[in-house]
Amino acid sequence: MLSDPIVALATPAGRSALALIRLSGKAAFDVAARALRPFRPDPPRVVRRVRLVHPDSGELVDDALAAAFPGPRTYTGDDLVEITTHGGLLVPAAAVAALVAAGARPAAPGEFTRRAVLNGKLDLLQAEATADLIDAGAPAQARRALHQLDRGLSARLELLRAELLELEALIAYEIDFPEEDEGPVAPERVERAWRAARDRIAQLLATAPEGERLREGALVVIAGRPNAGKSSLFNALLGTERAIVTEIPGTTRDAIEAHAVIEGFPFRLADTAGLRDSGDRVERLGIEVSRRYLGAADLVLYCEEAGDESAREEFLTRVHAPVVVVRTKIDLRPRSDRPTVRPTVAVSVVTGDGLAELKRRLAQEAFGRLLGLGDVEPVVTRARHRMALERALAEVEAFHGARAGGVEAAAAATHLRAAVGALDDLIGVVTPDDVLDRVFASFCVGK
Ligand SMILES: Nc1nc2c(ncn2[C@@H]2O[C@H](COP(=O)(O)OP(=O)(O)OP(=O)(O)O)[C@@H](O)[C@H]2O)c(=O)[nH]1
Ligand SMILES: [Mg+2]
Repeated sequence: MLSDPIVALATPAGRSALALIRLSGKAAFDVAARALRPFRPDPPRVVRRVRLVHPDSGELVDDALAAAFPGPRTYTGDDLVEITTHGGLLVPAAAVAALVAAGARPAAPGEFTRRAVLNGKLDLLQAEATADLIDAGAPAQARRALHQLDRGLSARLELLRAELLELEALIAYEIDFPEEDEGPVAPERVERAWRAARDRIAQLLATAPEGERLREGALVVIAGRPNAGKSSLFNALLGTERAIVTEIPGTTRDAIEAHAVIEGFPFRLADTAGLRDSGDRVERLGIEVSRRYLGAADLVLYCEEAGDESAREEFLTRVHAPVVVVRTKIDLRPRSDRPTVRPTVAVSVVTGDGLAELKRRLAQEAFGRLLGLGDVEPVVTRARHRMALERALAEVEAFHGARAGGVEAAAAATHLRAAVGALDDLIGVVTPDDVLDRVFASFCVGK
């Protein structure tokens, strides 16, 4: 049912001072009236002290606070009740159980937000941003999610949508009077409007690789010859002794992956087995894993010690991802011996030299475009967004091709309609259930 009363704990279960329970739906106030003593929805949005009781036994569950929010001015758009109980393992669960006994249904993951979308309180992009904000582990992710929650991307897409409709209006005369040679609108004007819309789509699409990377974290693979100092660098970037370091070449066998926030951006760092021809079976398997990681890398840090540069050229020819060459252990070298040419970064994990510069380089290489755009320009952050924009771009290009090929205006305009349709799907104007299912699959209960 679209608006049957649902209830869920909005805060995580476990030991805490307080817990927040949300109850929403058309009959939410009736449910609340059965379990809260007293429950008064008027005046609305006022927090009151209540006794939360089990509706069947009348047994006291908690001394709580409750506020009633009448729809449609609520998160979901329906009537909503927020109940603050004591935290911990027992009380919040018993409170939810009491509300279920009073007639509510336990909410599915993301169901509150899903209702907000269906009731027009949020568009699909904002709903996705809500999940991203909750999941954000790096400041850049949180800022991006907030911008999208504030309709940054939605507003840009609406502008684009309006531009496409205007373009359609420009050729409307030709559609109405196909016999006339020359319409009242100069072809250059149509061309200009078309180009502006196309460029805008292309600009947004160009943000997709880094935008998607921002959600998932950039995979940085640390590679190089055995003993080059890879695991030491991995630990230094993480700030913990995660990987084993010894002076024995071939120490790292399996790849080790860890999340790290560097310069405010999310990274997945992978330390790998040193690359060499080895007779050891386990080491050979490890080197195979290294190669697979290199194949998937967004960025590679190639570690080498001074005097051991022989393997670099061959390595560089085999790797497709961008590579930053890192000269390691520079504390062991006199200053004059240190590299001065970029793109080499020289580091020492003993003195900490070069680590700050390396971190800046990582952010620049993996998220340079986003850094350049700042926080105000919209960015595309999901495959769903990219695919819709690719469809819109293809249709806009097809429109241009059709006109150049002398196709009549009405037929060419169908491509503009299709492009607008792709944008509507993206914002979530009319969204089929299976798309909603996919968007909300990763939500937590209570959101
Ligand atoms: N002085 C100095 N020694 C370092 C530095 N970085 C690493 N080392 C030493 O170099 C040796 C090898 O370091 P690891 O980090 O294990 O090297 P690795 O590349 O992971 O080696 P494998 O896992 O065997 O491929 C260890 O004895 C480290 O202590 C550094 O910046 N300065
Ligand atoms: Mg190692």
